Amino acid sequence: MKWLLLIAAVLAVASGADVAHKQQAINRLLFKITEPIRSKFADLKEASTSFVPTGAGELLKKEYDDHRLLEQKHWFSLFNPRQREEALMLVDALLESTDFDHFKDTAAYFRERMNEGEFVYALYVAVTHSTVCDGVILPPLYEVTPHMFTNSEVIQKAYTAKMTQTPAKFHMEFTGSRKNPEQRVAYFGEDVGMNSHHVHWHMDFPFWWHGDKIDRKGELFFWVHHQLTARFDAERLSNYLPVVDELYWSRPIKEGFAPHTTYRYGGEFPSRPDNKVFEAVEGVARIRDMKEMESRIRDAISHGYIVAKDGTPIYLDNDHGIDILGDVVESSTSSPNAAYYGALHNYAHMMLGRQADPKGKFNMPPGVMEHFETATRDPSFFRLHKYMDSLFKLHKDKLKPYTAEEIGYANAHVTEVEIDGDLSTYFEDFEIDLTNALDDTEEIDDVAISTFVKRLNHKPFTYKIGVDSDHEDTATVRIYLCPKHDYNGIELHLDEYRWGCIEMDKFWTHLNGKHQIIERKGSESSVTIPDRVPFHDLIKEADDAVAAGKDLVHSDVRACGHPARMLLPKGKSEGMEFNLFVAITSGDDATHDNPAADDHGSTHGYCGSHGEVYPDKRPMGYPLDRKVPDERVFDVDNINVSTVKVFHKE
Ligand SMILES: [Cu+2]
Repeated sequence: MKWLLLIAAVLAVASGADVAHKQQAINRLLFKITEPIRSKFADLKEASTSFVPTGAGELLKKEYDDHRLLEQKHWFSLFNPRQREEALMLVDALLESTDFDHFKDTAAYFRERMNEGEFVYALYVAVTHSTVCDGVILPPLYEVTPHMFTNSEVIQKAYTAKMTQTPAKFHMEFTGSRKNPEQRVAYFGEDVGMNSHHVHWHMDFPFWWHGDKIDRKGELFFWVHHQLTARFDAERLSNYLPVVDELYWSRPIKEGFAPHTTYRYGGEFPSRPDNKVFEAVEGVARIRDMKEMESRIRDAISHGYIVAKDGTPIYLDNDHGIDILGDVVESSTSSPNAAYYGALHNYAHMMLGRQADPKGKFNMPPGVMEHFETATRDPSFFRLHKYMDSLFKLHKDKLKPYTAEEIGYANAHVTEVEIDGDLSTYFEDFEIDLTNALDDTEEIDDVAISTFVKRLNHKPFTYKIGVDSDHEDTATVRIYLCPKHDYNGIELHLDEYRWGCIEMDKFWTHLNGKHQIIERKGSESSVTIPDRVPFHDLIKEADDAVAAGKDLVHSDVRACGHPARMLLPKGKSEGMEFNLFVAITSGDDATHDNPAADDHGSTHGYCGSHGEVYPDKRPMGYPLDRKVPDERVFDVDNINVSTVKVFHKE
């Protein structure tokens, strides 16, 4: 058996269909994306001229031959219908590939012909969803398209360094000045790891998805964005700021924003002053259209049902309702009636992204809100998602509160919850390579140019959960961290704080029928991923492996997931109190057979299990997702709430 595997591996390496060759090809396709494929990448260069696209690729080639495609060296927005159409044609062409060679050749061919933004988007989505790319790690987007993650000052400095061929490292500051209180939380909205998580989430779960149904996509849309706002609020409280208020179409947008960021092609991202009054955006929507969409959705929630395209009611007041509502609010292709309920979230992103030039008079490119890479830089992103969240909460609060019997699990008695290690955060410098931000030619040597940015991290810690169980069983452990006090220092009741709870972890474990201590490291969290592998390392690793005739083994390649180093909110230097909520329930709520042995992907909490059903049958946020009129319901042996402090060290 071992020999057979070895022979298979050798054959794969020889044919170039092994992970090392695949990784090398993807690296090379994404290297210096605004320049032609380097001639030293001979197979790709060859395919870019001689390959004959088939199927969906043939249709796309026809568009190109007829000069209908967006030019190169132009900005790209997924929210622009025609630009999206073109990108999706390439996604289709790539996903049709039944072997990697076809995938690679199709990509090489269109790389030299299509708009670079469309190409990068399509390639990332296709690698994420295509089985022929299994094992490939996508390079960090902040090193492939650094313009979308850094600011203009840094890019200008990088150009100067390049022109003089001087290796350089610069510090990148967060946008704005200390006169702006929002500046205190810019480290969160501008974090390149968090922005990558957000953009990858939308690549794993695209609103335009026309493939097989993705399990609980609408609910995941709700949950991942709800968690972003809960995390943002915890950061605000850590920085002596009130939690963010929701957006209203009839009120001025309180916070302005100056992105200090430039498109690679297309000029500066537009700014918005404070207290901008919403204006209709030509070609998108009027303010009353937005209000109309909102009121139709509110109406559906109050009635407890959505009306499908054919007029049949789809009832919402059950565990499945949130999934439908998520599809409706975004809206995605799964929305049962987008003609009637519209696309509140997607339109709102465009409305906010265009307020600087709503009539298109000044030919400005779209604002940061039109790109998943840049949206969270703008404080209005969180205002918008608080508003979406208020609709989801309206629905959730209509559901019958859980009873003690429902949330109880008689087998488990949590005896104590302790944290081994400090819950302690700090800032550190993080290096981002800027090689791909700069235009040059093959003849000019690359010089090392990078930027350093401050990012949040924390010391390692381990939960130690003491449990007495009556008999052996598989159990589900859910851990949440919830701010204990509001902005004014008033202690919150469970029903007040539950909506601000951060999902820290969810995992399955074996109860041994006796007393035991469940140990779980913070770094094992099922909502986070470790640091992304730098592009430079991916290139070196794949090139070395190919040169040595060896394959690569990449075990966990998911790009969607909150950065592990941001698992904890910043906290305060004197310590900030949180409620640590731990619930142990029966493992019957797992959707797969042996949940304790199978972690089912490291980031299922926010990102699901790729291509599989969501591993947990319970609603996301359980058991804190419904109203709690009587806190005593939570007075059950299998739930423990303790107070912990998060410290921030300068
Ligand atoms: Cu989003």
